[in-house]
Amino acid sequence: MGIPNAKLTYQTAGESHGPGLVATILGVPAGLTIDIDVINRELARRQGGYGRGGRQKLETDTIEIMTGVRRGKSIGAPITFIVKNRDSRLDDLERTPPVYRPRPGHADLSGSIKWLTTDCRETLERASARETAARVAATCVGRLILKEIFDVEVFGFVRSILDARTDVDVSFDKLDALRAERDESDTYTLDRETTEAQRAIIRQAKIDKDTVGGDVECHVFNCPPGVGTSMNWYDKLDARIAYAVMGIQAFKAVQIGLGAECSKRLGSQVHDPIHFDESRINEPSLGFVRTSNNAGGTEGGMTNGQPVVVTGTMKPIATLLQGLPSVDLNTKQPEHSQYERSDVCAVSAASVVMENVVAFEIASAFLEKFGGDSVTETRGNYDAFLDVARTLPLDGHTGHSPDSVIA
Ligand code: EPS
Repeated sequence: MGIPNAKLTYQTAGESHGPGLVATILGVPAGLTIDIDVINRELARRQGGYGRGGRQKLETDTIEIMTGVRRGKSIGAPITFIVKNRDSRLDDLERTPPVYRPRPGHADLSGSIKWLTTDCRETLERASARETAARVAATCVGRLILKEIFDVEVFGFVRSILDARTDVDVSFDKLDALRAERDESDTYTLDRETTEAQRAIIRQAKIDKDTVGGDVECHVFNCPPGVGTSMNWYDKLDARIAYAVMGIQAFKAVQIGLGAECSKRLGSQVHDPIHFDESRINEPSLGFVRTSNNAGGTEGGMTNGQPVVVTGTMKPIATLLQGLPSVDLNTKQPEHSQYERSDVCAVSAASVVMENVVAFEIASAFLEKFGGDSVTETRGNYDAFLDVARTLPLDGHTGHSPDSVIA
């Protein structure tokens, strides 16, 4: 059930062509508004985007709330959603036949060997990106926690598809305009010209019976310093975010802030200088401001008061209409990979999945530091912490030991 010691966790269950998908979320404080419209909007966004496959025309993903919610609010009990599959045919051998020719890039070959079968369907049904419908439903609760209790905003979008990349800068003061621009784009990017370039790339890939991937980005605004920890490797916030993002189907890399670019610069060109601005002490940064954010909002496994910035790299969809060299697992003879209905590009969907997955991990870290049994108690803990943190150094003490008093 998620990362060790995590206070807020979730589990999904369900196969691509089974009756439906299930998401169970544990650790949600009582009194949280479970806004079904917000969750269903994220599910609809996940289904959208230019280049998505035929399945999205069959489904209209919405949640049914089964447990843990009374009159629109959490009660502190496990919350369970279901997302029904209209295209449900798992037991119909004719409509859902065995797959003996694994697709390079998918879980097909590795899973068949692992579970000692030559029918890749035993693997692909669960490995399918269909599962991300439940993943978004579950992790969107993390987004609701961040917004309602901590006033933290999350914004995800497509940074690039193949080599078509938007250079639009993202900042909190432009958030409403950026969201509007993204929601105008059917590739979920931030400017019209890049949208057109990305559409052309996707269109050409479809003509060539190929697929494309890309980079998706997520910014999380208004986190104070100190959420997460440097004390245990497995509790470090950046490590948990990386773990969660790499757990999304088809992701092959994740970066925080400058990421891999860090290795190409000197320390003086990477690390973000610290300034203190008394006039901003009531902001989440507590007045500790930076002139850059190469760290991407985390230092030492903790938030540092800057926006958390995550980039995830999605590989091209592994199912190509042209197929790829493969083998028949029964004969071990060369065969082209078997085609399964699929997308040409699902980077738009990936941006929605990552945005919510990142929100969930950060919400989990917030609750580990401030979590109470209810929204009210949790908010009170948070406000009390901020009030004290703003008065540092405490009563002339510089540390914890009694003799560490300012001279
Ligand atoms: C997807 C559902 C799947 C695929 C696709 C995305 O549905 P079906 O297999 O019935 O077409 O269309 O999954 C993949 C591309 C993949 O490789 O798993 C979805 O709902 O996102």
